Amino acid sequence: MTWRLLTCFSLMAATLSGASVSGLVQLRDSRAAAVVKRRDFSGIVVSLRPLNAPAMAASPAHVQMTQRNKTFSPHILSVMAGSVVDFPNFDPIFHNAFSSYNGQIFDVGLYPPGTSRSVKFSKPGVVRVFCNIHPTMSAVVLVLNTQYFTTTLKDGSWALEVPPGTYELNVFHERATDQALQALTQKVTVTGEGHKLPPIGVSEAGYLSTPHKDKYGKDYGPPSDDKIIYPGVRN
Ligand SMILES: [Cu+2]
Repeated sequence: MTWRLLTCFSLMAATLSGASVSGLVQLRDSRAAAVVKRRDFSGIVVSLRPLNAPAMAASPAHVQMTQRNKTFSPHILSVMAGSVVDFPNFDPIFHNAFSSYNGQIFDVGLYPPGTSRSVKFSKPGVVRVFCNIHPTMSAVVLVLNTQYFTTTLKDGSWALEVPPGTYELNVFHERATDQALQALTQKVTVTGEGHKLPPIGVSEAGYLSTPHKDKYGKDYGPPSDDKIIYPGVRN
């Protein structure tokens, strides 16, 4: 192997290893107890969309959002467009998963304990997910047009490894309005040395928490009897 080839490989390795970008995002104007009392800034998604950066091969993922103890987990799941999400039901009761919001409309129907349903998320957007028989269950699948994304830790810190280049940085939190989030979009140029970005504040002002409707667009009925056997729904 010649020195020229070796140099070429080491240059490629440097590009592939990427540079570190990190920062801090915190929520403001919040009325959520977790934020006010415990200063919990987890669950904010930070993504970097390449504007002028080397194209790196990335495949859409196949990941899980579980249903256990009448809770979707993780509550916020970020995926690259084209990814498939499984919704395994680990509870001893029936569940459903649907979205009637504009991110992606879907409905996997009612399905029994110990089974799973899958959904492919093809286009970028915010998909708010609910269960048609348990109104307290909610989650978000955030579908992104990049493979570079992460979710903040409790203190709001985040870090990503990306190839040097120019990126559009976007932030998402489920209780921030579209306008508030769009105002935080910024261009970031990453060099080989990496970057620590100035702190970002996400305001929850203007967010209205209204009870969501069921998949028929109606209010939820009385609490479901979870021992019910749904006729016509098979394992
Ligand atoms: Cu359910």
